[in-house]
Amino acid sequence: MATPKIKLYTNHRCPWAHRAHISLAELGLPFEEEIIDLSTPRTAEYLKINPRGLVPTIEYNGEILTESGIISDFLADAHPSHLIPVSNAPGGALQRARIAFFVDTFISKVNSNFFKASFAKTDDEIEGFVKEYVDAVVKELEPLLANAAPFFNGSDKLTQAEVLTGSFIIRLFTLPKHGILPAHILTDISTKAPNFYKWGEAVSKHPSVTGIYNEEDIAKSTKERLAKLRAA
Ligand SMILES: N[C@@H](CCC(=O)N[C@@H](CS)C(=O)NCC(=O)O)C(=O)O
Repeated sequence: MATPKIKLYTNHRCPWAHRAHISLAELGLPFEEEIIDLSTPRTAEYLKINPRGLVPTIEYNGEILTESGIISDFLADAHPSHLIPVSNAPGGALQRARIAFFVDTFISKVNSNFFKASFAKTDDEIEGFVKEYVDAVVKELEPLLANAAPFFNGSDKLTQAEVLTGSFIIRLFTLPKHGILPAHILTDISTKAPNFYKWGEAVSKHPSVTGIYNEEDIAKSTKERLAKLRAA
């Protein structure tokens, strides 16, 4: 297949845009990037490309695609690889369903508690959301990672399960040491959900996940947003 012409509209502080970067890194696809400044209103030019004004957006051989999950799934389907089997490969449909369930569970049952805990105003609220996060990991994700090796469903390479969750996992594993969440969230997880902890450690160290992640900058900008929110 000829190398596609790809332009990614992104912002390196955005975990949703980070998903597209992980896809492109894993698939080894070259791309041009344009950083969208999220601190100012979107330009009319960008709103023509993405009327929602969000990042990420991708232009792929002249076609515009938006929404991070759709972009990452499209790239994985357009460039079949170790990330996810095609649906008519032996066991392909089942593996696709397993990955979809894992990602849906992470996003719908677990992840929102991380942001709620980060931006909560009182210690009691923070501890409540941390507990909800850990409890949901134990109940919902720990059993799904029993055979991780170290990645989803016995894979020694990243899969689409990690592509779509890695940007959040690296934040979970790095931000508590900057005081953004109580450090015990990680010790609680390591004792109560060892499969998840081992998997998360491997995900958060993978070069395709660490690629654009600037820990110091993310910690600083998150703290600034937090301070503004708490002062309001
Ligand atoms: N559902 C969207 C969410 C994308 C999103 O919320 N992006 C944020 C940055 S992390 C954004 O562009 N916000 C626009 C703004 O802050 O004005 C996706 O998955 O692509």
